[in-house]
Amino acid sequence: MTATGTSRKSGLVRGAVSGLVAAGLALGVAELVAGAIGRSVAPAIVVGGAAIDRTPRWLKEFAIEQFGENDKRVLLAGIFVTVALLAAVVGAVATRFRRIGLAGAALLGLVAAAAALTRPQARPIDVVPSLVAALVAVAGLAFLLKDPTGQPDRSRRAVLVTAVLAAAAVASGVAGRSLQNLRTNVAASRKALKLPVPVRPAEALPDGAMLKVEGVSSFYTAPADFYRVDTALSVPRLTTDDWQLKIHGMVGKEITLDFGDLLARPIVEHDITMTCVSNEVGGNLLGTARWLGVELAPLLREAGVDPQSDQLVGTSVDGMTIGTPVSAVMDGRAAMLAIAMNGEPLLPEHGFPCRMVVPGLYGYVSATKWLVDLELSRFDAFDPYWVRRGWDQQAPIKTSSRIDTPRPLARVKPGKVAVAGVAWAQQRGISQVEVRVDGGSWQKTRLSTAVNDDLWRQWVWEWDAPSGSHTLQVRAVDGEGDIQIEDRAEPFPNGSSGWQSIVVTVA
Ligand SMILES: Nc1nc2c(c(=O)[nH]1)N[C@H]1C(S)=C(S)[C@@H](COP(=O)(O)O)O[C@H]1N2
Ligand SMILES: [Mo]
Repeated sequence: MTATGTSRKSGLVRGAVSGLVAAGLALGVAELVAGAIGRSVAPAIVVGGAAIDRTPRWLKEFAIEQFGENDKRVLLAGIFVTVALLAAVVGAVATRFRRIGLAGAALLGLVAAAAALTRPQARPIDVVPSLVAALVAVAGLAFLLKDPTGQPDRSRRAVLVTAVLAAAAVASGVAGRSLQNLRTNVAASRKALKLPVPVRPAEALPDGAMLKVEGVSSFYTAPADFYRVDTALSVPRLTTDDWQLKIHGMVGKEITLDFGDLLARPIVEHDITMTCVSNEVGGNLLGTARWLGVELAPLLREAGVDPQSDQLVGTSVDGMTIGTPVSAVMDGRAAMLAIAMNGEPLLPEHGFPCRMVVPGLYGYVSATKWLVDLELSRFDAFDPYWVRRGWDQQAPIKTSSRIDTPRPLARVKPGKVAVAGVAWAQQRGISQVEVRVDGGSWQKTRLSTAVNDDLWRQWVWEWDAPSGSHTLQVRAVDGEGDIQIEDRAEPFPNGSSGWQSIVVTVA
């Protein structure tokens, strides 16, 4: 290779490295600015949020299937890899075409600023971190590329400057994150929250409410194991001090509550199994908890609901909107503003400090996390987030059942095998669960003792398993005598249906 060839190549490498360092510094400083203004609007977060809202359904489903609860981490990693590639290209281009490269760096920051403005709860100030990032990226890149290479002492200095700026990038990013933690200390707020004693505690668990069968889902789902489904790329940070709930719209009088007002109201407790509409047949997007909170119906009665209002729209601090039938909230079921689950304040990812819970309805039409606003409206006047994306306006939970043990494709020994799982039909309750082997006759299973109709029930059937490959199938009957729907349906647009079927090998 000729001498010019080598130096051109090393110039491009230096340009790419400079682009990466300038981008890192820009993102780090942006974190710091986001922390200083106390808004969760760092460039990667707003770009990621905008991407989530525009992701087509097939891609969202693919991501959840492939990455499950890691889908957000994968998206963020993808954004950082993309930014890194773009930054390297921009830096390399800048070594040859200075102006075009610098314009490219500025453009990346402007795209993030535009994304910040499209976020649902955006304020004008939210563009500041991305604009600062654009400035830092341009200035950093220009600075790093200033000295021409060639002289050995200069190039040594260039390496040093690059290293210092790279370190500054990491330091500012870390400092920005700590500043955000310090400004809204959710952990401290959670720790300081003393849970009130309920005036109406949860129903006592009768004997036999939990079957002691190995491999069955535990009756209560530990908060840390509870499925998480939301569009929040970074968990919204809200303390009890910052929290406020406004009840307005089609009401006689508006009500605004702070957290103290909430705690001062009568507190109730109720065990509820919550379910996501995206749960596939046999899936695990559901969980059971003991919920503690404030009854919603008396609060709405105080506000005076206009009889013409049929939709209650909850809005979260990050702008999610969820619409619930007013009739469901007012019909006597345990619809509540929950503040605790299983005896602990809500975890930040499950909506701390306050979320809605309405038994019998899928989460996307009932369970607003980080709830800050309740508006009485009409179904024909407002479409919430998921409805705008084609999901049904109203979605009661379908009767369903799941085999927890044996696992699909498991190998088991011939002889006595406990086939067991859970079944749910919130609001209607479960009256029977049946199992069949290889399409034979349906066998009644033994059920755990019912606690309330909003909870799943565990079931078990003792199988005398003969050798060979066998298909096990399950179906439930709800409290009204209706058999679980046999026809297979995908979750979209109102929840999956169909009897789960698994194959096991007995050998
Ligand atoms: N703010 C907010 N609340 C939300 C959502 C969301 O994306 N943002 N997702 C809903 C959906 S689809 C479900 S199934 C439940 C899940 O609650 P969990 O994550 O605590 O299990 O929250 C609901 N509340
Ligand atoms: Mo959901």
